[in-house]
Amino acid sequence: MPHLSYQTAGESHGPALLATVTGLPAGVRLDADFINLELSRRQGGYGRGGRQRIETDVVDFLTGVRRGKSIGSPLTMLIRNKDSRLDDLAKTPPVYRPRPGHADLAGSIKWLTTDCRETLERASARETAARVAAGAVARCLLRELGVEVFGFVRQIGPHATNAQITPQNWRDILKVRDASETYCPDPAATELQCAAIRQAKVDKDTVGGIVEAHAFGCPPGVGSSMDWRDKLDARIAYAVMGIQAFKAVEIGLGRDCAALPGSQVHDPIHFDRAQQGGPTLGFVRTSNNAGGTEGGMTNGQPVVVRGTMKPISTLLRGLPSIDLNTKEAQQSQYERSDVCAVSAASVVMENAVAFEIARAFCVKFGGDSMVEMGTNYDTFLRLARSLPLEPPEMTIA
Ligand code: EPS
Repeated sequence: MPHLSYQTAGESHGPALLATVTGLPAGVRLDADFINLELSRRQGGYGRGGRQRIETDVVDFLTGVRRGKSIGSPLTMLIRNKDSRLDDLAKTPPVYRPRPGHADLAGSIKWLTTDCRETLERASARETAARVAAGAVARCLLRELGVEVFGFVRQIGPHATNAQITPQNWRDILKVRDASETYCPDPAATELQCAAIRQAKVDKDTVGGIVEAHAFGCPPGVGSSMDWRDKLDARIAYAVMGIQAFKAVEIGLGRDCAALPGSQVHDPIHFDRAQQGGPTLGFVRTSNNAGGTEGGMTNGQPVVVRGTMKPISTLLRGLPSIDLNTKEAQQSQYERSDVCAVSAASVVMENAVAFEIARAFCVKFGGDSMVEMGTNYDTFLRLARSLPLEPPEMTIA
C-alpha cells in the first residue's frame, strides 16, 4: 500500500494549480466547505497584495471521490487561476533583474536562461494554495481519529504574542485568532503588527515573522525512532522548510533548549488514571518543552511546531542586483507581491504539519479503508491501555 503522499503542480499565472493526494484510505469524508475555508483563510491576512482581490480559491475534485468520500484512488483537486496569463508576453514580461532572496538568480543559472520568470512562476508562494488543499484533506482524515490542528501567527516583525495554547483553551483562542486581521490571538499584538505592516508599505519594504501550529489528540507512539526518515519531527521539519520563504523550524522549546540544563528542559512524566481514556493514555507531563515528540514519535502531548518566515523578497523599492543579460548593476525588478504574508503562511504551515501527522497515522494504523484504520487505531489504544500485556519479568537476586 502506498504511503500517504501528495504532489502539487501549476504556475502562479498558469491556468490552474493541482494537488494530487495518493495513499488516502477509502471512506474519508471530504468536507469541501472546510477545505475551501482553509483556502480562503490562506488568501487573507493583513498585508496581502492585489492578487487576492482577483482570485477566489476553491477546489474542484477531479478524481478519487464518490459521494463526498474518498474511494482509495489518487485524489486530484484543481484550483483555477483567474489571473491566467503565462503565455501573454505583454502581461508577463521577462524578468532579467533577479530579486535577492528569491529563487530568481539560482533558478536562472540552473535552467540556463536569463529570464527569471521561468523559475519564479513555480517558485511563487501561489503554489501553497495546492498544499493547503492537500493538508486540509489530511485533516479530514485526522478528524475522524479525533486529531485537530490549530495554527496562528506568533510574531510579525518584532511584535509577538505570549499567548499560551493548551488542549483546554485552543477553541476559545481560535475565536480570538479569527477576529484578528493578522491571525494573531492577541488584539494588542495584532494592532502593533498591522502598524508595522503599514509602515513597511510606506517604506516600500516587507516584513516576516513566526507562525505556530499545535496538533491535539495524538496518542503516544506515532512516528518512529527506527529510521531517521520516519521520525515525525524530521518529517515535519522537512515539510515546513519546504514552504516558500521559511528559514527556520522549531519543535517545542526549539533552540531555547540550548542554554538550559536538562533538568529544566525535559518534561517530567506522571500517570493520571483519570486521563487514561483520552489520547494521552494517562501519561501526562507538567510541561511540554519537547513539543509533543520524543525519539521521533509523538508522546501524547500536543505537537508544537514553530516556523520562521523571512520578509518577502519582492520589495517595491528593489534591492541592489544586476541585469542578467548585461551584468550591469541594477535594482531588482518589482513584481506585484505582498508586503507581509505571515498570516497566510500560518495557514500553510498548519496544513503542511497536519499532512505529516496524517501520513504517520497511516503508516502506524494504515488500512485500505477508514473503517479498517479506525479499527486498527482502537485496537492499538486498547492494547496500550492494558499494558503490561504480560507480567513484567522479575530478576532474582
Ligand atoms: C500569491 C500570489 C502571487 C504573489 C505571492 C503569493 O501573486 P502575483 O504574483 O500574481 O501577485 O502575490 O507570491 C509570492 C509571495 C512570491 O514569492 O512569488 C498567493 O496566492 O499566495
